[in-house]
Amino acid sequence: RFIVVSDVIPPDATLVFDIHLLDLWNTADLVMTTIITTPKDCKRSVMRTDFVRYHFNGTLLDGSTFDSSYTRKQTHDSLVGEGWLVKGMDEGLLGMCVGEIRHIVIPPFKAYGEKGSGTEIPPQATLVFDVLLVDIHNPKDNITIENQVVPESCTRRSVVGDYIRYHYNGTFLNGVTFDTSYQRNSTYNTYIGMGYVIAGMDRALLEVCMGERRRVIIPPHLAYGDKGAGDVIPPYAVLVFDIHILDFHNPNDTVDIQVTHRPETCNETTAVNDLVYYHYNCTLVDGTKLFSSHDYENAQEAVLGADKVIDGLDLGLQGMCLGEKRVLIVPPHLGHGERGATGVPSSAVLVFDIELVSFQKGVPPGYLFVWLEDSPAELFQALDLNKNNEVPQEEFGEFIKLQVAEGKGRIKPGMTMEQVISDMFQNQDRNKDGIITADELKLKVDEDKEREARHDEL
Ligand SMILES: [Ca+2]
Ligand SMILES: [Ca+2]
Repeated sequence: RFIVVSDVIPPDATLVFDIHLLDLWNTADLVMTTIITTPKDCKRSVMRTDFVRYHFNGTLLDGSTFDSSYTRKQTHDSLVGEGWLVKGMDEGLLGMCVGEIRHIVIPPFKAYGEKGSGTEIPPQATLVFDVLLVDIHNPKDNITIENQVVPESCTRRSVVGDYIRYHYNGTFLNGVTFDTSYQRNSTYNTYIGMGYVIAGMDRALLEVCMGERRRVIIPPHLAYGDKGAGDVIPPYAVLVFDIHILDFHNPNDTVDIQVTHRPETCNETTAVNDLVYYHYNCTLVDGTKLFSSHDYENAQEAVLGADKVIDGLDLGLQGMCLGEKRVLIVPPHLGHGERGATGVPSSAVLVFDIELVSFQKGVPPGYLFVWLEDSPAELFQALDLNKNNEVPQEEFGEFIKLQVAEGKGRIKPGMTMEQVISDMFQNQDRNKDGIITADELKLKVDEDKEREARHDEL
């Protein structure tokens, strides 16, 4: 290859060369790999047909840089062993773990050969790469579930259509966090299996238990794919979520009632309109304490069906025996709903531990007294105990007390007998002269009928 320039080199001249060796290779050379550092915990290493994302510095043998992913500030993303990369790189990446740094020397016949590449890589150049593997997955991958911790008490697993509340910590395979619900201090809430979250998360949230923790590894085709998401998630990124399920429910759920103690004798049970006295502890599913009647001196009281307590508790207090104990699981639509309440997160499932302390059978709304048997055919005659065609309050009161004592009637619970008698008497003594006459007396059922009739006329 020397160009003999005869007029430059005189005869019999001694030649002195300064040689700078730029490159050296042999056709018998193999791709040389040296592991600089590799993580202790390596669950998976590069195989053919995997897709990888890696950073690299590429230099020639003399140390000059021809390319670097760091200056471009984005990883090089490629399938391995499918001809996307030079042969030497396809070989050199095999067996690498995420986080591993590898020194890879590739002879030119496994790189760009006698043509080189562009202006940066000269012909017949040996290439030296320092590679840091950032990410790996296979296009055939499904999600992977690891590190599951399932509560022993699990009796129900989530299904498509459930509404779930969970916390998550999202990282890349290299451990760098890209998003976390803990920082926002509120759970992520969504319906499951309806496409509201990335496909991989929709799968990851199925068949979970309340309180369960699991790690899920989601390949990009089940996450944000080749586009990534904004500045947060790069193209082809594998996502790792550590999720903690707080609770879930189905919009069709009613109150789940578990009877934990049923007294042997139970003659009567609670129903709508009854005045009930009860103790309760209310918690979230994870046991977080919210409210307790034991914080107060007396038991709680409520008239059932009167919209005095949340629907789930109202339903759960019905059909109870004196002294009975129950655990109620109340879905949010029968609890505090999407709005939540003080201390109750949005859409939270509530757990009530209740005990019925006492109760009084009730009367329908608007009534002060109800007959438990047929009312007397001639009511005024029955009321007028001394048969003088006048019923003052004392006589009226005596009559009512007698009916209650004989079990023929019942007054509104939560009121004293005197209050009930006084209110009922005022209602009946229409002209307010202190005496009920036969003309004035009307049964409430008749009044209601009259009112309905008037309404019909209108
Ligand atoms: Ca009388
Ligand atoms: Ca009167």
